[in-house]
Amino acid sequence: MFQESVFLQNTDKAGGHQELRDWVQKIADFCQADQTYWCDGSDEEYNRFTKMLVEKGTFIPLDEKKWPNCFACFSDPSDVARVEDRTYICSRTKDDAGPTNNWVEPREMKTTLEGLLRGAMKGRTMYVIPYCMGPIGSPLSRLGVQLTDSEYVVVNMKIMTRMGAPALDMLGDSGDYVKCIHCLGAPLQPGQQDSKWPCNPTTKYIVHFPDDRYIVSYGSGYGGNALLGKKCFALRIASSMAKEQGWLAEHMLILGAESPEGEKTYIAAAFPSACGKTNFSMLIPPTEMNGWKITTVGDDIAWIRMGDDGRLYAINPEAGYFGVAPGTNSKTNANAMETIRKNTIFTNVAVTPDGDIWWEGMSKTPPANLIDWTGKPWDPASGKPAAHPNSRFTAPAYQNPVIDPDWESPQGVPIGAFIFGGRRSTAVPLVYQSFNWNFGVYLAATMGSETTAAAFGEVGKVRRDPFAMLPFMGYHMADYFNHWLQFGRKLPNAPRIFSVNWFRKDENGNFTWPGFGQNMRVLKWIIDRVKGRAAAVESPIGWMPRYEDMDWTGLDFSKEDFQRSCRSTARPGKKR
Ligand code: O2Y
Ligand code: MN
Repeated sequence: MFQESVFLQNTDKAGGHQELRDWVQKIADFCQADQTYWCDGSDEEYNRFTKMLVEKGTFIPLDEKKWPNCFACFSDPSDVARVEDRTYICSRTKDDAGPTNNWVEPREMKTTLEGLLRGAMKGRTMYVIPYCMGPIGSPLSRLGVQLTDSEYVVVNMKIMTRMGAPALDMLGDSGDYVKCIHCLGAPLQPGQQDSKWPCNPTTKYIVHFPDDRYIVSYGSGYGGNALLGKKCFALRIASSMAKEQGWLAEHMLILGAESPEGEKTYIAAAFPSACGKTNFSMLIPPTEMNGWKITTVGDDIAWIRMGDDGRLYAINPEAGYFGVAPGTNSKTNANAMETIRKNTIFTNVAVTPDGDIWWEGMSKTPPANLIDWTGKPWDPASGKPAAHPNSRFTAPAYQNPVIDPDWESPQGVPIGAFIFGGRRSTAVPLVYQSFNWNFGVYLAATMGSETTAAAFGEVGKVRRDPFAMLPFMGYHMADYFNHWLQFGRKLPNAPRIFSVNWFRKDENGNFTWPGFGQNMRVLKWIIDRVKGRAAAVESPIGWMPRYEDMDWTGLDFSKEDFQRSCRSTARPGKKR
């Protein structure tokens, strides 16, 4: 009823791009959507959609005092994470996709998808989401249009991208855009009651056609599978665009580090999924470190180009954070806790009957009467987590108290250094610097990380994850390495490349490095190396700090502790 009265006949929002209008009509007809709605991206529209999601039972409104304008929802248990085994790069040839991607011949895949999509939006509205990845008007930004039959996707895209009228204006009458079709794969028969989390529990496809700049996602309503601007566009399709156009699309956070003297250095850092990128991008330096400040440009993705001055400039293509909730608290990431205080969507966290939320690691003692992420009363003795390990918050980036003043700068921020890191309990030292760009490419190409519960069934196995891009590469991984090598040759003074590992363990299974805010000490050494101020010693893998080369003011960390973080012979030990 709400849909019919409010949503019909809003094609006046469609703009003057005839090719786009024709494509939208074609897909609406093919999927047999009941109606088409063009999103304008306004706050009024967002509020209307959250209200509708509450009415449908998908969203649970949280306590207005504690969590203003926040909502929680539970996904279908079959739909809780990115599905790598159902993700395809359908380039023209299998060789173009390379050995690390699933590939199916594009025409064959299109036939499969057509079979699935025909009539698949019956009983639903098809929403048209024009969106911009990157600041509106920036020459580094790129446009996409996502068609979706999910209201959850509409509201999440509003937070994660610049969506609606401004993106449509930027597109004009004939602008290029990445075509994205997202379908839940859950058509409704007349009179059929919708489920709270519609999806297709058995069939899921996340498909990229890099040669056509086309994305089709079927069957999942969750995260990276459904919010197509993020991993699908900003990494997989963008990496292929970037190779062709001479830039880089990377799985990297971007942070600004300001010294007590006011000198600002921007750093881009790649870590595999579930290694604390959001935490690092919002790091709070220890007070003893005398006025160092960290600001966030982005927490997950960086698009990087060479500027006219030969330096590299990066933008964050996203406008929000889709961060992992478990483990986030006021000690591990006070800035994230502040960011998510209002206007945030929580997916698969636990809730209380009075509109509060909780996840493992939020506080020592869980509140009473928790409802777990499956919607059932939680029994703390069950051994099962109350929140799903991959439960998430979707929050606007501008709410981050340490957002960088230049986070939306159209020309991007200048990058002083690259950092690559993984979760490694042995072997990889706390920090080292590559001898040069090519050594750095080797370092990044050979990196790996131990798996965690958030991402994979099997925990603690080293998974090779070159450049933290394994799940996000849009073409042949070897061509990507070569792209980096060739890219470096054009740079008059290439940023220095570093490796870090916050996750070393000693023989008792204890972490050797305190991590979190103390990572600032490593960052300071890195910045001082970039500026030519810090000493290091040569090792077979690169330049390493000695104990005396790092700032230990206010931290009780002995030379022996440092050795354990850098050179111990620790074996995988007990869990702490
Ligand atoms: O499981 C998902 O759909 C989300 S995965 C994700 C979300 C935000 C940032 N990074 C990631 C990732 O897997 O790297
Ligand atoms: Mn990520």
